[in-house]
Amino acid sequence: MSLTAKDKDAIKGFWAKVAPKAEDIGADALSRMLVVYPQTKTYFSHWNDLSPGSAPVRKHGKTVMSGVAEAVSKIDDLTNGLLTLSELHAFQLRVDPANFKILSHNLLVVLAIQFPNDFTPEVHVAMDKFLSAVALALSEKYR
Ligand code: HNI
Repeated sequence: MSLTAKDKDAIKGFWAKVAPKAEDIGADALSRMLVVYPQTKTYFSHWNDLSPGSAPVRKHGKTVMSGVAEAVSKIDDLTNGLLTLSELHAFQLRVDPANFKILSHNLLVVLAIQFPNDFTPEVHVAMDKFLSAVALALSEKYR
């Protein structure tokens, strides 16, 4: 299930379009994840406010999106490109990798809502594959 040259073009093109809205996308995706999959809240219990759109949720949404942007820039070698981030999530944060799929799903939902015209079936499938590859790369250090 590796990314084809066509997938990569679709991902880079779509990303260029959505990148200026990264803060809003990240905030919405994280807000939605915490509401719809409340088990994900355990990792953020040190925040003072986990409600949708709160300051810490917005701030962390931006952080996660910078990680996704980094992944887009390292699309040809995600495993090596995301090794440090994988190490952090595995050993320090101890995030169950099942949650990477949950966040990916929420990102896709928000991208579809915010960019209904650009989120074509072709972009959908390419972004789905890309986020799966990111989740796999982030899981690398758990092995
Ligand atoms: Ni994640 C911190 C990127 C999924 C829980 N996360 C980060 C940081 C980045 C990042 C970047 C900041 C690193 C640093 O400080 O050097 N996280 C990503 C990406 C994904 C992801 C790209 C998936 C696409 N993280 C998740 C998931 C969870 C998660 C699914 C839990 C449900 N991440 C965390 C926590 C922190 C974190 C917890 C630390 C937050 C804090 O308050 O400091």
